Amino acid sequence: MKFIFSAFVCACLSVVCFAQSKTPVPTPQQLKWHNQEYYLFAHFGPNTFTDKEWGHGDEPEDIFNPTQLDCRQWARIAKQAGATGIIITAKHHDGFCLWPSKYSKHTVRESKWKNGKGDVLKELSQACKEFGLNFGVYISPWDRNHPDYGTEKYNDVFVNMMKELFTNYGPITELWWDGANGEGPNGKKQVYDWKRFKEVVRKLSPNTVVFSDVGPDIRWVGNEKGIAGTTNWNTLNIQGFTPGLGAPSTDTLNTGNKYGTHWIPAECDVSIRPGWFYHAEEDNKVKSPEELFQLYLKSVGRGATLLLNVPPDRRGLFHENDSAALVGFKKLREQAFKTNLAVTAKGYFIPHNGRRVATALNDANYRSSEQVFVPHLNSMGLEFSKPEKMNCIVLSENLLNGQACAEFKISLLNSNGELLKEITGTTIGRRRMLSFETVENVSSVLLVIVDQKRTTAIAEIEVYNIDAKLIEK
Ligand code: FUL
Repeated sequence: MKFIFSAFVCACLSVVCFAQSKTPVPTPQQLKWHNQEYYLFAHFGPNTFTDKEWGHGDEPEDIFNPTQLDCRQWARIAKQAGATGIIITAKHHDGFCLWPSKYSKHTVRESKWKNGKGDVLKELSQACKEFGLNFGVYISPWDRNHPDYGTEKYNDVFVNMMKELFTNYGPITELWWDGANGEGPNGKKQVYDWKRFKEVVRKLSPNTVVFSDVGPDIRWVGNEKGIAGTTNWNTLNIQGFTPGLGAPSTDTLNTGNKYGTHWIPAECDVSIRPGWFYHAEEDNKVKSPEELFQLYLKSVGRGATLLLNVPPDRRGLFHENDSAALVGFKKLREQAFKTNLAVTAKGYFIPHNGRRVATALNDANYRSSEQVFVPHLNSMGLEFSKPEKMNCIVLSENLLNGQACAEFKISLLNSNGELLKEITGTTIGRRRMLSFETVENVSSVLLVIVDQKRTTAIAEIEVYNIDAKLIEK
């Protein structure tokens, strides 16, 4: 009997372990990427000088001629603005290469800029190193210039270009494969060898995370407004899909799939101006610090990352208006998240059999977490030593073992245990920022996981009283 029981337990455990092992979890590279939170995009190239958004690929190389290019200025501003890196359009759809590629005749080398001796990638990769920023590269598969585009030979060209990038400009933290896919100069469309492309990256630079509409490492969020779904799973079903035209619907990209087979979290790309490239006429249409803060809440605050485009101008500099907005945005974030009221509160956990202290909840350590084994029955929270005023709660899940929470409820209670406000939501993910009309006299914050895919690991509960005009609209 004893044996049968043990065998039964073993069988159950192996079923559980099997189910767990199939749960998608982030790779160490993806975990690192999650923590990058917010970084800049720099759209720069012939379009900067022609006022186009999509060049045709027939623009004369001499068009590209920045008068004061200074990648250190970009890096300095990015750093001041609290961004963690810069991703540059090394090659946009027009095919122009910002580095002197051996595999193209449409590059900085053919331009008059620095007598053909310039190399934007070199300058930017060095500046990023100097300022301690991650360096990322956007390389458009679609190429409206290359004579081989539309033929198998172009796959070799693309692979060779990536080899140049990794060999001469690494480390490259993130590689961006844009999804736009049209005809080449000969009217032909390319059949891309995505499998080979991925193998090349993995071999040459295993620490690089690769973005495309459907990964392999990071997915597009389904819009170019910088907004993730309020439900945002880091998991996605990718079977049958390829980058570009074969991607899941934009709605699916926006929310992910609850039972998605792969860990492919969302990145929110958006421009600080209406266009991706610099246009002087948009100098007064730069998003304000408040608008950027709203985007932060809707991207980073929904468990995604924010990739904010700041297009260098024709001088080759970040424009004054853009840098002022970035610095203003940084100030707003600093002020808002300066005082985490949770730090001095008492963290507690109520499992089915009592109540205990849970310091992991408010120790500012995303690696330590409280596990919610049974939803509903388990709750956790914070007790303040004096009544507090608050309008923003930030929840974090420890993602090491995957993403689990599917629905949660937060109750704000006064010292008599009376309910002052209830906040509900679905996914948490890396960070879930919830802002609401200010509530006063809060003595405790109670979090209940209502539904979960598997054991939820709550890493942190943070509490803030932010400037009321910053509450999410
Ligand atoms: C799109 C491109 O077509 C735009 O020009 C821009 O680069 C944006 C980030 O991605 O697919």
